[in-house]
Amino acid sequence: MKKYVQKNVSDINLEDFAGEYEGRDAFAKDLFFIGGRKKESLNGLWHYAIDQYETAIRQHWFEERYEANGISLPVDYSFDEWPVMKLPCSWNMQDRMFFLYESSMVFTRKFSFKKDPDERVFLRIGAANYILRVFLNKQYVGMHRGGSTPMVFDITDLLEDHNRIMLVCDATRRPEQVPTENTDWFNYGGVYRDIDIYRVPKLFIKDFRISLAPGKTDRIRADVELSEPKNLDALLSIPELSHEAAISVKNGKGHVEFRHPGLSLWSPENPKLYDVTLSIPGDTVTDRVGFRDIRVEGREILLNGKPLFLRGISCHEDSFVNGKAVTREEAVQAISDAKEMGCNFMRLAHYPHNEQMAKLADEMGILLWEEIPVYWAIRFRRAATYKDAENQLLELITRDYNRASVVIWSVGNENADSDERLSFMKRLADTAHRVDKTRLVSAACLVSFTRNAIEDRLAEYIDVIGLNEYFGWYAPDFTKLPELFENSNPDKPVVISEFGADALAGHRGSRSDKGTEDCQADVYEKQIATLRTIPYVKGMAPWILYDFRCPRRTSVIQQYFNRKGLIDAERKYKKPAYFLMQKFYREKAGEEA
Ligand code: GCB
Repeated sequence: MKKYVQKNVSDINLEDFAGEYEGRDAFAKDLFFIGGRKKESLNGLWHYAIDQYETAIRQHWFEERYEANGISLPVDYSFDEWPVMKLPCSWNMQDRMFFLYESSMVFTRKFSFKKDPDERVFLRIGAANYILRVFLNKQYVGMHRGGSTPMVFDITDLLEDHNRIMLVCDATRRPEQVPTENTDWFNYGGVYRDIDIYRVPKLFIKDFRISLAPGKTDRIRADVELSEPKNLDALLSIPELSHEAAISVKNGKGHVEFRHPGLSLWSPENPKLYDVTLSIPGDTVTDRVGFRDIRVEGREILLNGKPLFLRGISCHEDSFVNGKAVTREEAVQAISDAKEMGCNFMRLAHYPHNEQMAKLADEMGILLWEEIPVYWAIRFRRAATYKDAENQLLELITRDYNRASVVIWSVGNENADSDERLSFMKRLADTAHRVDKTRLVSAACLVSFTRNAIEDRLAEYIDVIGLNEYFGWYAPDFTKLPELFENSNPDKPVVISEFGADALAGHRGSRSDKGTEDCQADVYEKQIATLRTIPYVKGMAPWILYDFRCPRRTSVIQQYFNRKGLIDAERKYKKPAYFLMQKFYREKAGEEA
């Protein structure tokens, strides 16, 4: 990082004012395992100011230069007199004035802390959209890019008894980011997931991954990584199985594999979780994990060796009341609404949702597709954009590796099949395969309209072909859907990752009248009738569970919402198409039982 220049009036002529903050990014490699660790929450009231011109970082407000040589200086902020906002939140939902605000906001608060010289201390923030810069006690700590994944900063050496922390959150859409500036969802700004401080011993368990050994249904594998390259014995214990295993850690890394024939495997019908504990001298972490095997054989998806049909629904992280800061109750409701519809699967589109979602899915028994926002027209040629996308993927995998419910990593959605896109997304798929051998990799691909067939070149590099198709809606000629399948002969399973149609809740009309419940139901009836007959279609996740905010949608029916929900945005009213899916999924589940 460049040395700070002395700021007074010089900042007004500085073109690259953001450049000096580069080079101190929090990446996936900085994350550490948090299961069972004690934390001190910094959630709550923070002082804030809208910072439309990014003056906080131009002028180095964090330095708090109130005086020089005993003479007071003029400043453009007054941290402790600013109004307060309760974090985490999406700022758009806090005040009408912030609703469409998409630039920077500054947050600050004070907190006291009792330091222990034997500990290391980390600040962990669940997510902030999109760039977050962190300052503590007049120092720049670091920054994070990516609007939906967690970040960690080591603040051990900066902490004092009394502290001032400042966060500058920049929600600007930019073409080179992931996602790019144009998406079909609302760009909520803010620090919208938990802000926590973790204390760990000097030598601590940095990573702990546990699952069935890849390709096995009766063997457990656990991997451990320490914060330093030490040699020692770690102890894994699963009390319910009366199992204890020593893991010999060499140079900070170790793993163990053992057979356990009596294991009750996790599935949506049997969401069995086991408490697990991993200890090293001075440090212990815990988790509650399920064990399941997911794989593809030919055109089948097998869960614990049995053919699986993914009775799914797509879902955004978007609450009518709270924006992206969905509450636990709202997450439970989303899974419950999906399960009531007969689902065993949810596609969490189009970016990583809150980590509580996968924990709840583990407990409540629903399979998940998790995705990174490589959405539409990404800058596929730009190396830094790839690095950002890959980092988001690795942050997501690191965060949710132990979640049995997560069975698919999706590396993107509806990207035009160019050479640059192929190489970008193939690298992402390879990365996911390399770091995680316990899951499938997919992407939501587009229909090739030149041949009306499934022929995305990326299909070769993924395990399950996700296909978004809007026959009956964007592609009005429904006869083309059966034709698409006649023209295709994929060598792996296909999941219809989207189909759907807009309907304003309660709006009735004829079947051909776009925007009515009747038209939506008509599309669903036809889709179901076709899709259920295609042997290699092994699942579907229609678009979408709830109506969601969408600035691109301005018609009288839409009113800045995407109305393809099977339930309205307030999550109260179920449209007729919901019940069509319910009927189909219940029949499907019955056939399999
Ligand atoms: C799609 C996109 C999704 C949109 C949806 C729509 O194909 O993947 O993000 O919201 O279509 O409603 O057009």
